Amino acid sequence: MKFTDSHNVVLVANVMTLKTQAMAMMAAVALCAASAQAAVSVLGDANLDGRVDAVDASAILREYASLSTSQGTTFTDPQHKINADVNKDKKVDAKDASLVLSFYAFLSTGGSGSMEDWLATQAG
Ligand SMILES: [Ca+2]
Ligand SMILES: [Ca+2]
Repeated sequence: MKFTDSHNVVLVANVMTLKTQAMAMMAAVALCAASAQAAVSVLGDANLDGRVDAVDASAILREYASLSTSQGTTFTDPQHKINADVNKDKKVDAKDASLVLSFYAFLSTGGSGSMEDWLATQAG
């Protein structure tokens, strides 16, 4: 089969369409990645799933236990520690886990808002 010029034009047009679609998909993926990135900075959310709950308290205790026994960090991303150090004393320990559990209890009983807001009501 011999391609004519008009076939070539159609082929080029198809390739262009595919390229455009691929670029649109890549843009969408980048957008998803950007929004996921924005969602990870949540105080108390040690496992970066966007929520503050008992799983985070557990992750904080696991980290604390691992550090206490010189087994090194269990965190794989700097953001884990930023979120886990709830009282911002540069340590991830049982105090942070306790705060996370208290905040989770607050949320579970109808409370709302961020952990920062809740912490502000706890001080003093
Ligand atoms: Ca979480
Ligand atoms: Ca801390």
